[in-house]
Amino acid sequence: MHTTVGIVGAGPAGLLLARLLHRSGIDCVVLEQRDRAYVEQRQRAGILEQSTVDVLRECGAADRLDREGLPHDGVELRWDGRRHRLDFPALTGGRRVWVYAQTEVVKDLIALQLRDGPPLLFEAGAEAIEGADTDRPLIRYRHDGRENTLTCDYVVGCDGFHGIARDAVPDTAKKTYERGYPYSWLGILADVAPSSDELVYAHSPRGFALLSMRSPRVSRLYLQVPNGTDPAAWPDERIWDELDARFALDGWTLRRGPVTAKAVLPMRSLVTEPMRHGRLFLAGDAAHIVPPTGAKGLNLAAADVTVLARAFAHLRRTRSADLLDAYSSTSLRRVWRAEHFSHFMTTTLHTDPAQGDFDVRLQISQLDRVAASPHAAAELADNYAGPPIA
Ligand code: RFL
Ligand code: PHB
Repeated sequence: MHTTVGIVGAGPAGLLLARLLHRSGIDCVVLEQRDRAYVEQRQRAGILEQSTVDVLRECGAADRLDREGLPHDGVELRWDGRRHRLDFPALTGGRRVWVYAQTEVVKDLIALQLRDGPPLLFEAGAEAIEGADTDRPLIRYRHDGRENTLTCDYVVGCDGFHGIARDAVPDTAKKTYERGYPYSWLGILADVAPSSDELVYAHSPRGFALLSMRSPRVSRLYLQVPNGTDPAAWPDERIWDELDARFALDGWTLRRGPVTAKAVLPMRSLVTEPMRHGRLFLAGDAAHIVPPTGAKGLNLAAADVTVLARAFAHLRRTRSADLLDAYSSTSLRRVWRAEHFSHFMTTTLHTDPAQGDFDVRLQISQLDRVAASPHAAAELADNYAGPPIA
């Protein structure tokens, strides 16, 4: 089998890329190692930036998002017994975010892909990417118990943090920047109406907590926990008690309900440069990871593939590879901004077990600054709502 663009991975990056290429008349094949049900149910992100929504609309993938997604015009910060709301449209000149789960974005894109093409193969795990520095790169993959080969003009690794594409770039041709964090998130889904209309990011002496949601009837909540925490050590009552303590504010109550999912998520920051080696391109989590506090991972994945799809369309129209050649540097500018913001949100709101009182006072001073200064508030809102795609 041969295709113009071979795509490894059917997460948001791979699926959106396939949709955008299809709309530009460029043929591609998507290989996904998991089955459809697994991919559609993997619990992850919940916040879409304005520019992600714009691109989903542009490619005809936003019908349900426009019906069921919840536009949010702000978030609340809570610290030191106080609260402050950031008004995104007022601070950013009209930009906002949407609550619409990654699971739903993925379901919508899979449905379109299976209806309109191009081919999407589930349970087709890529085992090797070869010839990235030749004119005919290829993907070896296993499907239906057989070894297969997909030859391509280009390969795009959209196979996430644990995929094979990043490793297919020789060590001598890439540099990886990385840091870890001394805490994780315990995330739950609960069948209860969210206790706030907007997301609440809480700094507390007991650690960070986040209130988010999936719908008017389903809450999504996160607690900072030590690395290596076993979710079994956190029975539901203990989770609700701890959330109560971290969100505590006079006159505010946390609604409790049945917990339907529970998982511990480690966090890290990582960037691989460049995001290209010969005819192999990296996009989304395959190239970079952010801690989830800034809600950037899915949005970066969408921005990468938007830039890349435009570059392939430009190549097809003009025969010029200029935009493809610029892909890595164009994307890395946005990636590093998001890395900085995600690191800033994470370290401002979490309690590092090694930090002292001095560091806590710095965090509080920073949060006070956001509340007191329209400039500081605008800087945070601008990063959170995200820039237009370059
Ligand atoms: P994905 O979603 O990991 O998809 C990669 C796909 O590749 C497949 N794969 C392979 N397929 C074939 N052959 C192989 N050898 C393969 N190896 C892997 C995998 O099965 C999978 O289907 O990467 P992608 O598309 O780059 O998307 C990235 C996003 O999933 C990720 O950045 C976000 O979920 C991060 N994130 C958030 N991002 C946001 O923008 N807003 C948020 O609010 C937000 N919240 C979150 C998050 C991530 C979280 N976790 C679980 C780390 C909240 C959490 C808790
Ligand atoms: C989520 O709803 O899953 C979510 C929201 C905001 C974040 C991270 C995750 O910063």
